[in-house]
Amino acid sequence: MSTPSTATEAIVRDTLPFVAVANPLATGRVYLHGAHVAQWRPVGHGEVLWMSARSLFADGKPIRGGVPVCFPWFGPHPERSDLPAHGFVRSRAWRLSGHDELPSGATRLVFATATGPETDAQWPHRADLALTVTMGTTLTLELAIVNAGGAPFTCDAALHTYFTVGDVRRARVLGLQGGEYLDRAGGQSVRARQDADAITFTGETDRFHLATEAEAVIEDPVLHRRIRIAKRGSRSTVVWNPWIAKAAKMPDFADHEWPGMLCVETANAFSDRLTIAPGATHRMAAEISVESV
Ligand code: TA6
Repeated sequence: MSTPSTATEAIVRDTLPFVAVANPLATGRVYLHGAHVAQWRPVGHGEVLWMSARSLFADGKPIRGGVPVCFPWFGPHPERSDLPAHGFVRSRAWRLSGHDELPSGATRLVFATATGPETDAQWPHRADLALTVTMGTTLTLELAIVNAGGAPFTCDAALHTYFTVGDVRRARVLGLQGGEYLDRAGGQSVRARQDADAITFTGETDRFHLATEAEAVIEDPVLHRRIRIAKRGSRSTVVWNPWIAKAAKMPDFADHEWPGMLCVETANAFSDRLTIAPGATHRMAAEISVESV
């Protein structure tokens, strides 16, 4: 039986360039690789994000933890198994295009990337992406997607956030009751309804909640905290824990780590996927806050 984890520092490596944040409200770390928020620790709380001790920190490879940015598709590519799951922007370097310290004491960072001829073979459209990360008492991530081409395109997008929990078997997720979701555990995809107020965890959980703009709340009685994930510009929320068997199959996920993490992801995919007109911008944001209970 795995012992519950405690909210220790997210385990990160210095093998990729990163921005270290230290302000009066929080500390954290964002890699240029994937504009990947890897750590966020607001004053008075333990680490909020989760990172696998086995995560890779290497160009061309996704980081296992923090907040992967998924674009232009979510999950496996619908037709091509040779293409990376969750799209290609999480595994390539973005550039830091802006940063400032806000009057509130929070730090605001802006990262940018764009598709181009080198990505046409995977996705033949022109998109400019900007991720604005505001790190303070709350953590806000806003992904702006601009259609820089001459025709509309459809895409998926997700902020695939990994949270540290004391023990997922005692955690609950509130806020998603009353809607429909795709149960994707075990490689299936079965439509179901979320009637109960709380989602609890007794096995592999992979739920893609559709047509919801609700705030999700993680209740963590082990770490005595509640994590709120509010959002805008997102109609999908994903709740994921791999549990024992799936965790054991992931080389960048240690077998004993699954009780200490839980993903609540801010997304648009499946029946919520985006269609963006030429020159238009879609903004999708997650605002994360923590309260002791
Ligand atoms: O968001 C849940 C999910 O789609 C799961 O099905 C699982 O595949 C997870 O993402 C992690 O995907 P990754 O490609 O990062 O291993």
